[in-house]
Amino acid sequence: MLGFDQHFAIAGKSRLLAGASDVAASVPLAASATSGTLVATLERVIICVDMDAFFASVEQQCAHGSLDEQPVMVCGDTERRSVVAAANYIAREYGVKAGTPITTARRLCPHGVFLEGDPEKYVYTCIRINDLCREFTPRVESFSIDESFLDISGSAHLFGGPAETGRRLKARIREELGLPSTVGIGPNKLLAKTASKLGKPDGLFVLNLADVPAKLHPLPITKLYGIGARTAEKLARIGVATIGQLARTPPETLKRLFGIIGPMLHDAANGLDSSPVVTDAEQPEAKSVGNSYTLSDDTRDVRRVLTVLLGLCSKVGRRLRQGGHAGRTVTLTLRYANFQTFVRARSVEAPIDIDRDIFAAACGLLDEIWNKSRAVRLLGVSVSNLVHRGDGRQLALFGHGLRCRTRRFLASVDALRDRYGESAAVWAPLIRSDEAI
Ligand code: TTP
Ligand code: MG
Repeated sequence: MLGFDQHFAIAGKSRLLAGASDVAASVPLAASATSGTLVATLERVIICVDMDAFFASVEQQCAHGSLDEQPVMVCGDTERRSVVAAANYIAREYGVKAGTPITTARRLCPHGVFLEGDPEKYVYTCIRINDLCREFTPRVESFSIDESFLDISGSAHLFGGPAETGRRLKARIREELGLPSTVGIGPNKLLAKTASKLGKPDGLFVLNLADVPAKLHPLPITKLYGIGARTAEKLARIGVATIGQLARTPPETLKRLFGIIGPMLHDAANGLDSSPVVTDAEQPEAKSVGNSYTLSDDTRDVRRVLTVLLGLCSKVGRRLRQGGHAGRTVTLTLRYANFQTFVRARSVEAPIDIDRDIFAAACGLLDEIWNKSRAVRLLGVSVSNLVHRGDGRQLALFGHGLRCRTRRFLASVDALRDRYGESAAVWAPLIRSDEAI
């Protein structure tokens, strides 16, 4: 099989090095272009572009440079007890990072600039970034609000090879939007993403399969994409602390410990990943998003039923937002202890994806169909009639006033969950509930 190193050789060493002159010092391009053989290859070339301090950079850009030399922190709500969503790299020198409570951030960096986030701006910028990515290949996956994957296997030669394509993409983003980004390049999404982390900030980093032992293996296991705190803890118990140690652990041992995920962890530690870049058009289109829950025992207790309903609405809202969807029809399923089941739907005027809005509609439906003298066994909530976030109608949802603040709050809550797991933030009544919704 042809190596990724050889693929880079197509561009030629001198061109790769020329491309490196105006990017961050971390660029290991010379190391990546060691092979001099010109060969055709079927290997993939993937770019991961991740914006630097995204929300903070967008705000700095909007301030036309007046904040450029200052520590800037973007928060859900600067007055109340919320956390920092994005800290620029100057603020990070004071020890502030995403997730730092505002009170702590104000103590660490009293002269910092604290700004309230504006999700509409960030979504708009995200759409523009993906448009720029599509100038280099139609195979673009918008992975998160500030991260996209590009499969440039078939197009890199048009732009002077992989590194030059990455350099040009960075330049286009800077030129059009005035924003800094980091580009990671690798033979798969895993290594491209890892490279983008290693190249931060404002860098261009190439990670070949051949680089994995030297660059990836010495790193702590938590640096491997997809390894959360619990997996890391479990691995620590068998003496695995670095990515290299994981790569050397027999796949059978990992299978015993983690089931089918085990061999995948082993592959990841060895830099292997076959997941494709999935464009928007290829994303399976959800028709509806729903969850149901059977109570631990049948109940007539209104408070318990409402708590379960809130939990379900919160889950559905979270899944809608994760998929970039909002929907106009809310459906409630209610099953009594004798298995008799009622289903009722209600449509709202504008598409919704906020827990509060889904809960309000679901409560209305519950009120209509629940005979409170009868014990409830199961509840289900789903939202259908979906529109996609890329659709203009969805952006109107940001609105003003309370809904706008709720959206900002939920954006921060979702980001916390992305990073620390679903239990990182739950509605207060659910904490006190015995139900595992
Ligand atoms: P990240 O890409 O993780 O962080 P970043 O772009 O601010 O910084 P960098 O990539 O240079 O390390 O997240 C993208 C945006 O998502 C971030 O600007 C704000 C938002 N976000 C939150 O709202 N809360 C969070 O906990 C995190 C991690 C991100
Ligand atoms: Mg980022």
